[in-house]
Amino acid sequence: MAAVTRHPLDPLSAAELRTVVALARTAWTLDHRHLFAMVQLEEPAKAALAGWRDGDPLDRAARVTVWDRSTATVSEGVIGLDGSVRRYDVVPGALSPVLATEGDEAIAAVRADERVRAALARRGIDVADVHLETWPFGAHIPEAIDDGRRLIWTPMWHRPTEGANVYAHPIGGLRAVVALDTGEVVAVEDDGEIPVPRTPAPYRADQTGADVHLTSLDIVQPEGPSFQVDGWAVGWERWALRVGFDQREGLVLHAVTFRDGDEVRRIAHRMSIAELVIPYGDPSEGVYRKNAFDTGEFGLGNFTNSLTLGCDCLGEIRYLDVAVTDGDGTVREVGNAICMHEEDFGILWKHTDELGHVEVRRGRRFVVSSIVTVNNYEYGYFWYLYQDGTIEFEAKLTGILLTMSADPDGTYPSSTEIEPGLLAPYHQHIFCARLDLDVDGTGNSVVEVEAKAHPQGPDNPHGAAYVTTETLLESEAVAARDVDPLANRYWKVINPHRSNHVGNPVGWKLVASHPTGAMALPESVIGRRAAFMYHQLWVTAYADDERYPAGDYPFQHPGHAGLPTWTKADRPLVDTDVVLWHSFGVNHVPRTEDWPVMPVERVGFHLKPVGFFRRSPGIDVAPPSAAHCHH
Ligand SMILES: [Cu+2]
Repeated sequence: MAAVTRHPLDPLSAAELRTVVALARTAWTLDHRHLFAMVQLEEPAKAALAGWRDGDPLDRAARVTVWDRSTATVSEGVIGLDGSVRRYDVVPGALSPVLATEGDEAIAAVRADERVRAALARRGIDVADVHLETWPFGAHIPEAIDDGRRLIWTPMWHRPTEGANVYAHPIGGLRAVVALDTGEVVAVEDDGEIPVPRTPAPYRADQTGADVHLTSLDIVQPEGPSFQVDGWAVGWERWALRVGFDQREGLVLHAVTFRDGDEVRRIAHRMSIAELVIPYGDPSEGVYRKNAFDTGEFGLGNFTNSLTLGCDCLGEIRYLDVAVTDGDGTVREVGNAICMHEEDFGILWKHTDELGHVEVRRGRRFVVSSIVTVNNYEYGYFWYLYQDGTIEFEAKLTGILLTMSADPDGTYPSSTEIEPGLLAPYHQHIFCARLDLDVDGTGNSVVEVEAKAHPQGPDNPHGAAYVTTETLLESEAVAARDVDPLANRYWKVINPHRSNHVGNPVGWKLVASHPTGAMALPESVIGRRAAFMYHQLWVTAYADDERYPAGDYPFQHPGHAGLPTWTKADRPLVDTDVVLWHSFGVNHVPRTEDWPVMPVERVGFHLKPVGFFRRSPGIDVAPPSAAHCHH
């Protein structure tokens, strides 16, 4: 359902977006040369938000990123829904993300290009049967065509029959490069013919005859779900939060709290996946430059799926609708974009005592999720809240492997052969979560905790003793940290102003469940551009305008924007408002079992209370009713 706007953090509605587009066109005299690169809610400054109370007047405003194709300049403006222009400035050196409308134009230009048609004809392929994608240059642009323009290149796949899985049939050795702002095909790269792999890879039910069945399993909640939705505000169990949505980041969580007895305790101000980069590790022509920022170069929220009841989510579902603005100012609504539901999660806890008395609790989790489709790939963003106080983020990676064809004379140590002559290059999916935690307030510090054994001696007389050490991360320069699982290393956000019942500061820890070491060399184009991926943790002092770990404009950026630049300031992090940035993901060495559609791969992290609650919040969970639990 489409919620009525009532809170400063409610996502911009379709009606508001249309108003913004109209106001911006007038205020900034925009015409056909200008594209709406991004229209985002101008979230109120954190300080202003703290003073806002339900019923206060709303001051709604949008941050509008305008790309002027005629001058190749980005301007950023903030305009109020009341028509007030708050600012409008050129952003020097910035290049616009790639807009869907531009991708469509580029593909049309390539299809119409005589050189491309001739190259395809030499391969016996009609251009009408070709699938093209637009990819940014995630590596050096060939000097002959690099004059600072925005360029896109187009790998191609053959569609031998309607409904065929095109990724089974990459057209090797042929690519076109298009200047995004003029639609000019500036290069057609033809390395010569490589046989197109011919083994089909059907996956549609009517093509595979899928016939493995189980008995039906229905999730029924006759009394309805146990969560409440009021606009974008959601309450479940003792949790409360505000769901948000952004054209760039997609799903966002705001104002996450947990009711501890009579006290509503703050945990997180805002949490999102602020960047997602996919570096490819095969040096072959046609692959090495496939290093894309799905969030920063495209706007992940643009690709949000409209979800289907009973398939994407199961049970008593509540949906939220969202809206995004396309490059030409068209506002596109996505119904059923965000799904909320509950899942049984096995036992929460259990004990059988020495008298034979059994206490057991079933666990339930609340899920808020959305799914995007970016060309061949799907990403599901799933946030879970648990009854023991745990918060979990899980990305579900599925969709179809990116493919290339093997030159019979070539060797491919950085790809997996999936079918004869069909290669799936090694690659990584590296996410960066931006976690603005506020543990019982904004005055927080961060400590690194490790387990450590002393050498045999007075501190460790029997040889099996170990202790934990806590190191305060005092400033940004020392707070760029890496995982060390053998030392049981984790990071804890503490509130030095508040002690628990045994005198220790209350805290919340980040559990890095899926770290991945970045493979691209730090001085490579993608290494410089995505420098955040070289540490699993960064901590910054909160700043309203520090939102994206690779900077605001990663497209064709020379590099080191975002975290590496901000943290050079080495701001103090003690007893201040801190933001954690967590890089994680998967090193995807494709398997034949990832074909033809990859079964969901799950990567993510947990946030867990540490000394925050006096005891397990799960103890307060009532036993299942007798009707559900019998011998
Ligand atoms: Cu992958």
